Amino acid sequence: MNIAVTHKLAKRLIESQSQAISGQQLADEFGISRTAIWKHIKELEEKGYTIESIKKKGYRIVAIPDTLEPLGIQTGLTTKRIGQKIEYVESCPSTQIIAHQLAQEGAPDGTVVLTETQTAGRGRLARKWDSAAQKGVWMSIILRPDVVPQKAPQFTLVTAVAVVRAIEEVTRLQPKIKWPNDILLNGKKCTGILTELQSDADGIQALIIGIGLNVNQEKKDFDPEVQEIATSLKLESGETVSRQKLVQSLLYYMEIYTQLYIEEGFGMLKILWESYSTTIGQPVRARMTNQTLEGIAEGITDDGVLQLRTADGKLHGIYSADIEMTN
Ligand code: BT5
Repeated sequence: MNIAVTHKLAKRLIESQSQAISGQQLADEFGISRTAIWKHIKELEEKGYTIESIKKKGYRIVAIPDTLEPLGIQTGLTTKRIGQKIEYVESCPSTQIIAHQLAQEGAPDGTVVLTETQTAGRGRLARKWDSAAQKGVWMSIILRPDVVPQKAPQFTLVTAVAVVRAIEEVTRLQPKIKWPNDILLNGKKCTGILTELQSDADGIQALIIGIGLNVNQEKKDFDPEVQEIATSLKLESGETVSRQKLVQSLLYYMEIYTQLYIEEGFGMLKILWESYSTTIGQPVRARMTNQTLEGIAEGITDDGVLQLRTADGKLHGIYSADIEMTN
C-alpha cells in the first residue's frame, strides 16, 4: 500500500469537509481503481479516522485521530517554512537527539521533529523531562537563522511568546512566562523550552529548539517527582485539548515571531514578552551553577539578559539561572 496516496486521500477528504466524494470520483482523480480507494479508506480507519460511507454519495471524514503524525498536522497548517518537513516517530529517547542528527545531515530550516513519547526527554543541565505517551507535544524545531551566536539565547524568549500565544488561541487559558524558559499556569509549569546550538567558526549552523508542552495529562500521568510542580492544559481548563490544533498554532507563531526577531530584532517581542512575564518587577532568587543571588528582577535587556538588582544596589546581568519567587 502506497502510504503517500493514503495521506493524499485523507487530505482530499478533510478539505472537502462535510461534502461526501464518490469512490468513482476519487478513483478518477487518483488514477487508481475503486477497490484501491476502498483499501486506502480501510487503512485510514485503522489509523483511527472515522469515515462515513454514504450510499450513492461516497465517503466523508467524520473525525480524525489526534496524533502528531505529519498528515494531521500538515492538513490545515498555514506556515510557509516551519513544518513543511516533519519527522515523526511514535517513540524515541529524545526529539533533540533526532533533530541534532538531522541538522548535521543537512535538514532544511524549519524541519520539525515530533513524537508521542520520549524515553529520555531532557531539560537544561541534563535534567529529566517527563514525557507521557500521547498526552503532550514533544517537539524539536531546526532553524538555520543567519544571526551571530550571541543572538541565540533570545530564541528561547521568542519561543516562549509563541507558546503563550498558541495556548491562548486554542484554549481560554492565560499562561505566564517565567524567565527564561518556563511557561506557567497558576504557578505550575506546563511547558519547558530547551534551545541548543550547532555552531562553528562560520557562526550558527543550526538552532535546535525543543518544546515540551503538557496537554492532556491527568495528575497521575506525571512522574511522582514533578506531580506537585507540573500541570497540563487539561488540568487547568477541564477540557481535552487538540494537540494537532496546538501544534499548528504554535508553528504559525514560531514562524512569524522568529522571522520578526531575525529581521527587526528583539524590541517589539520584548514588549510582548514582558506583558506575559511573572518575573519582572518581582523579588526573586536566581540559582546559577556557581552562585545564588537574591534581589528584584528589574527587566531584561535587548539581548534577553535578566537584570537583577541586589540589596546593595548593584545591577547584575544574568544569562541563565533557575528562578524562584521570594515574595
Ligand atoms: C526545561 O528544562 O524546561 C526544558 C524542557 C524541554 C523538553 C523538550 S521535550 C522535546 C525536546 N526533547 C527533549 O529531550 N527535550 C525537549 P529545565 O528548565 O531544566 O526544567 C527541567 C525540570 O522541569 C525538571 O528538573 C523537573 O523539575 C521539571 N519537569 C520535568 N518534566 C516536566 C514536565 N513534563 N512538566 C513540568 N515540569 C517538568
